[in-house]
Amino acid sequence: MTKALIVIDVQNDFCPHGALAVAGGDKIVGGINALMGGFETVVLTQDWHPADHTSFADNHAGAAAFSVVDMPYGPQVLWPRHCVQGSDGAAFHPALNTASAQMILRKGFRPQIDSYSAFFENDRATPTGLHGYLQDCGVKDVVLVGLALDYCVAYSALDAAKLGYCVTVQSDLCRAIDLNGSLSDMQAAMRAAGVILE
Ligand code: VGL
Ligand code: ZN
Repeated sequence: MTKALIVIDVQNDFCPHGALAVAGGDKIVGGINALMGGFETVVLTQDWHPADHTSFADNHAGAAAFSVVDMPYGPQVLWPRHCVQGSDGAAFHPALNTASAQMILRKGFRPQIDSYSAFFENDRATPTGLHGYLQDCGVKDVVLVGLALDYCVAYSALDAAKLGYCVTVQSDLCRAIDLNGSLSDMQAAMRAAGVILE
């Protein structure tokens, strides 16, 4: 049985001093590196937005960061500009072991749609290709770690469960944004979907 470790968005902009800093985001890097050796397949994801991305508050005149707008695909939080393609903020945390990864998946690169999940964009329908890759590798079990627990990790875990994987989220190697109760909401949603929260 092949297990994959999926490391979500351990990038400078989600770490202290970054544009969308998650408290303690840098504290999980050593533990994630230590975990990698136990997996046949290691996938890293990278939030990777063009400068004109519609999830950036400053691309909407007068809109405040962390407000919510209606997009054709549903409600969308407007974030501070972050993880712009090729920027230092979009780079992996310098201490993350990227050499052991077989696959680096970039997401959120289409200007008109965000992608929290590593499997589907925020319309919950456009695939990223990760499911095909994992199927080709014979992966049945996935362990998720990274940033942020209540957004990209949670959406990835929910999609993985829906796709039929056995899903574990290792919470001590995640950190959350916790916007308006998002952490407890997403923990409940993950549990209801059969995700193992460790
Ligand atoms: C994320 C908000 C916006 C994440 C990415 O990685 O959780 N959150 N873009
Ligand atoms: Zn983003």
